[in-house]
Amino acid sequence: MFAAEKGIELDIINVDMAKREQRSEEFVRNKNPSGKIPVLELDDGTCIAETVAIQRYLESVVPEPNLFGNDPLETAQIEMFHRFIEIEMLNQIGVSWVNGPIVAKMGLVEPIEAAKKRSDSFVRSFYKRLDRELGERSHIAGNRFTVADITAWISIDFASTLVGLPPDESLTNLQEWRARIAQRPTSGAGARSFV
Ligand SMILES: N[C@@H](CCC(=O)N[C@@H](CS)C(=O)NCC(=O)O)C(=O)O
Repeated sequence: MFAAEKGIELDIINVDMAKREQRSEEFVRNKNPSGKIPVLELDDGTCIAETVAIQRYLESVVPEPNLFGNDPLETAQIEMFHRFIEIEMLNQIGVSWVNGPIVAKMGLVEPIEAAKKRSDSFVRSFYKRLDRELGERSHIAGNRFTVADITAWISIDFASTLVGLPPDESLTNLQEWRARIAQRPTSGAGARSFV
């Protein structure tokens, strides 16, 4: 979605997680020592892992439209809201996912029910907080679309479709923000479009 917003076309190479290709010796040695995707591989073979590192690289190469901030204060504020989303919401959605029924079915890890219960509750409270905040501004990090909206949109989409954690309909500010982002031509360009 970030690349699409910038009009950058990337060649997509699927890595089969069910076959644990991202954990193969070759992948870990040459592409990402953390054994995770996504990885951006440049034409000279240099690999960049971590979504935000990839996004920052793309922002430097194609500065417009600006998604990380135009001046020191705006950049810091976007970073702050983006980190709230990543650390306090996305990471908790990840805990619910890892301890949920789909991953259990894959037999990859032993699910911990109490961990899922707690992370579900963190995610639901975070949705309420977002709903309150979106009553005061139009977007996640201010009054314009930024990288923080992309991460929030992709995270909530994943939580809604695969983790059983859709935001409640009563959270009208959050639902209106979702409807606004859904109208963007790039809103379907997230991870699921590659499946
Ligand atoms: N902090 C990393 C997280 C990457 C991540 O967790 N990727 C997942 C898929 S979305 C993965 O590769 N999981 C497979 C594994 O851990 O073996 C980022 O932002 O890129």
